[in-house]
Amino acid sequence: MVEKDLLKTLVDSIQRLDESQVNGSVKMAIDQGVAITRLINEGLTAGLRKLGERFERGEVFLPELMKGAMIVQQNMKELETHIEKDEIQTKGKFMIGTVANDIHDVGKNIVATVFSASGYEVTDLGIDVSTETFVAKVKEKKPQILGLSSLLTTTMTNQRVVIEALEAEGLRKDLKIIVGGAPASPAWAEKIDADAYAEDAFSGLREAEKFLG
Ligand code: B12
Repeated sequence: MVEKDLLKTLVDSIQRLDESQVNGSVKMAIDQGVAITRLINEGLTAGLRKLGERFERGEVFLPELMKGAMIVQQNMKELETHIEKDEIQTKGKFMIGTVANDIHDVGKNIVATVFSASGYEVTDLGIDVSTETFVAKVKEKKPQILGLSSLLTTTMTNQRVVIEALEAEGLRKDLKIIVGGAPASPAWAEKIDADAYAEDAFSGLREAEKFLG
């Protein structure tokens, strides 16, 4: 199957929640040498976003959306073993978490996977991470880069709260902060004094690489 059709089949089978076809399409894409970036962005992520749009229109319901997210997550785990591991020992320390009151983690997990596969030492703090935990963990692990994920307009303000708390503790000097998630934008990053905004995992990686030279 040509690459474009394969990605379309993948997006469609996520809509049907056809787990075995999703798994089969991902395997076929890997075998055919489809770039992992395309498979993640134009396949798995696009499929889940489309399911989300149908959820917004009331065409699918919450349990279906959750099943779709679960199928995508499982396939991300599978993909992890195929992402070319970077030979360099460690490029730096990257920490990531989803901010308080927010439980979305599909995107965050993709970012963590991509950074880990690219040679970063990754600490994933999980979901619904309190500001106090972010501050304590930054103190403890001293990452060079911190990623803050938020998918809700009601929780994106917690990205600002975390940044302010880190500043108040004097922890900003050697730390670059990247914000991401659906409601974030370059303007938002600037407004809350983050160092960068990234629209997906791979642009996050490019931003990190700029910081670390
Ligand atoms: C799947 C999903 C869920 C799943 C989450 C499952 C899980 N384990 O994560 C479930 C069903 C549980 C869920 C729950 C809810 N959801 Co929801 N959800 C979605 C949906 C459809 C897709 C999100 C997703 O996984 N996308 C796929 C991933 C791969 O993309 P991504 O998250 O954007 O991440 C990529 C980039 O953004 C970026 N990125 C993200 N974070 C970071 C961080 C860094 C550092 C970097 C570099 C990059 C980066 O890189 C990622 C990978 O490329 C979105 C719709 C949307 N358009 O986003 C709604 C959406 C986010 N949810 C929404 C809502 C309202 C909710 C609920 C409140 C619903 C409810 N009424 O109960 C709850 C919230 C509960 C809570 N307290 O958090 C709204 C938010 C609206 C708003 N304006 O705030 C959305 C936009 C849907 C909508 N329009 O109604 N949701």
